Amino acid sequence: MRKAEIHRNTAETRIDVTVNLDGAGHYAVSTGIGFLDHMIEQLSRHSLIDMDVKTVGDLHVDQHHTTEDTAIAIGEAVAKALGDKRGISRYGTAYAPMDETLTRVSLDISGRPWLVFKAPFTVARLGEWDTELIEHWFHSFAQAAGITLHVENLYGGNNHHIVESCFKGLARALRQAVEIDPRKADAIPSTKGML
Ligand SMILES: [Mn+2]
Repeated sequence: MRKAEIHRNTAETRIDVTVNLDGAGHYAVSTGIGFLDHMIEQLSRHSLIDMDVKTVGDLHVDQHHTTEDTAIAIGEAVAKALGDKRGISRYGTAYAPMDETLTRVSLDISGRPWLVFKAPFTVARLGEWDTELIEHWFHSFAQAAGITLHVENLYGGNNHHIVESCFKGLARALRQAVEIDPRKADAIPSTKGML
């Protein structure tokens, strides 16, 4: 089983994350930000990566540290669980429709973190979550996980649908990319021999 734990303690946040890449999408998520919990639950459910995420952050300041550090810890846990990335499919692409909204997510578990994020939000908050932190969540996750990540909302109207389709698209693309390819299960998927 490809599992990892990350414990991250700073003056701003205390975080415990456990992931199991070969899970069934079981989760227990508590960050103190309800909408962020809802999104991480979608990420787990649709990637089939089991995730326990517990963050106690300085929400009396604002939601920035809690959002950023939770993304970093989940990204670090995924990277640690992938190890030398032997046998993985490496690439994943998913279209995530949600009613009137459609988002495409394409990613490469490359070891070269990058984010392209194109999604228009027209409201300042979803639940209590500041929408300006959504792109920052994806950026922090991509950096920590070492993933080249492209997220593009193709069209949509409802802001809840747009952000949820971004997370569900990430989940489905990640599910493909972390999957062991049975035709090459013992090889690192790069002509360089490492990722
Ligand atoms: Mn929802």
